[in-house]
Amino acid sequence: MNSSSAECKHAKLNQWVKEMAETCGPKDIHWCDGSKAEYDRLMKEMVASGATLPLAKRPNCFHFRSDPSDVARVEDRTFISYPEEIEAGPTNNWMHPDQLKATMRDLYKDCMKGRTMYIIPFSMGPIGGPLSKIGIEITDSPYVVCNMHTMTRVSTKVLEVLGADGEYIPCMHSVGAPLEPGQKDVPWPCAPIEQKYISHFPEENLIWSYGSGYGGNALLGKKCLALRIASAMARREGWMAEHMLILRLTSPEGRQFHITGAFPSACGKTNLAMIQPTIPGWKAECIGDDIAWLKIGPDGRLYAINPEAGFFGVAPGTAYDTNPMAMESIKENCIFTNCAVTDDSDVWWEGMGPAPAHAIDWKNKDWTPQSETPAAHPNARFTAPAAQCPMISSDWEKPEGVPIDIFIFGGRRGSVVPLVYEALNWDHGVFLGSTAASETTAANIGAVGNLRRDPFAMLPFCGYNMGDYFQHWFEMGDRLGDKAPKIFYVNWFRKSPEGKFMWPGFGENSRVLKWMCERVAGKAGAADTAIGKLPKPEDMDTGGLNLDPATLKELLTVKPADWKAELPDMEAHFAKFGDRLPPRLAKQLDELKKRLG
Ligand code: SAT
Ligand code: MN
Repeated sequence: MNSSSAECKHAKLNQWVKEMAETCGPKDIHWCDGSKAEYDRLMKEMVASGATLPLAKRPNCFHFRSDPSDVARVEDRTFISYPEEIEAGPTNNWMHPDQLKATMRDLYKDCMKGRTMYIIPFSMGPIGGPLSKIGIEITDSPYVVCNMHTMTRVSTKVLEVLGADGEYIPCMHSVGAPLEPGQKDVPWPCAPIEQKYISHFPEENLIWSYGSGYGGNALLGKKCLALRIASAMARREGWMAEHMLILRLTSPEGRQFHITGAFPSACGKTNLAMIQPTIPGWKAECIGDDIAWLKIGPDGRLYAINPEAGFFGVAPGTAYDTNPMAMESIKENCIFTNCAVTDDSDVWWEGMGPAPAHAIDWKNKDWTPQSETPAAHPNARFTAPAAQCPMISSDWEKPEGVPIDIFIFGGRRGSVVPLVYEALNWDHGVFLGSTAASETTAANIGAVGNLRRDPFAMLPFCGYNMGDYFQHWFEMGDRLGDKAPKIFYVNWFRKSPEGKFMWPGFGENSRVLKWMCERVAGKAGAADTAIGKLPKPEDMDTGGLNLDPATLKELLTVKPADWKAELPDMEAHFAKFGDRLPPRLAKQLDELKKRLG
């Protein structure tokens, strides 16, 4: 064992590491310190082994190709484990903890043979902050260690804060590919799909992951800890863990507004987190692009932190015209996964700009624009330090967070749903979040164009019965009272009968955000409709926008007949939750029906 196999001061943590080492049988143990030297050394080793390729065009950037079977989160192999199935609820995969642990213990037996076991002490949120939580990830993947360096705060300081008996969330991970003596490693070790398990034991704040090295399956601070385990903790402790971006907008008068937004995948969440306002005098700053932890502060308002330290962004479609701030964030010190590599040693992906005449695709094959398959995998990713984003807020690491004024929910809808509307009150806002729906695209499961209800964009990330999660939202609203943020619903994706997007989107979405801020400030008007409060055309700042009045009117029109047609699907959606559906939600649906007449 190497010198850094030294134990820490925390007896329970040492005991857990010892047990896992005995079970998994690694060749050595390394306690990570989060230093640049550690990162550099691991990257050097992975370059030497052929696991990664340094990119000449981007300083300190590396490209990895995953096994073609290990390219995304595996929702059907993700488990929320409670003794009682009802606690996982109708939207999660469930298995009894005894059965799940027995199965996984067998898999973990000697699974790290021939590999190093890394112990990663990390903080979600600024180290020692009042909203922060400490995790310890055990992994046999140096790729995971390097990604965790960027996505979380890995440091020996975390162990100092933990002391002898501090609370931490144990996150166990193995790629599930033991090496026999003399066996040559592959560039991306992983286990076959039927052996992959992404398991959560919320009653014990425990995560066990096996078989995958990719994204949220393996970087356990992100979806596993910061959403699934944290959502269950948050409910017990009276705070919120949400799948939300955090954005600060400052008006020309210098008033700050803080916005959080939840969107299903493929709805432009990252683009919104890095919006460049087109309206004069308004300034945007990014605080987070994916996850928000929210807690009521001493003044009774709701404060949010971004628990992460980096962006794990979808690469395809990211370009200077769609998201210049993301492009500026990925010039150096990044990890790229499953992109194409150009002949001059840069990354490329679909939607980035002109295609290279030749590249090596994500499967390590020659690629030209004539090829029939994409050069980058559609879920190819960049891992980038958030601090590299030119518009990152100077307050993005404020330990106590920023006070939230506005919650936004949204989805991708070609019809029915207007550009924006405001909830009538908190309970109605919870109804909007709970019924949020998006048309599926190529980026997620289901036939393209089908409607998928993704309540609060938390469908794959809620660590307990989602009916109880809805109830938790009501209870948070009761505690917040008149200090509660206003809730809005947006749809940037309305199409004309000719199939063209009616709203320009991107930076122009700042016009919609401006209306929301002015609603908060009590400055902008709205009209009551059956579904909520909508801006009248004159309430929206469309100065300098080449949008014909008829289109704007259409974007802001509610047709009761269209909404009545939505009701049966909403009813079926709510019926799934049985007696865990809060009566206050059923009441909201009834009231909507009445308002629609
Ligand atoms: O792979 S992750 O779960 O980290 C990212 C995502 O699927 O949104
Ligand atoms: Mn996400």
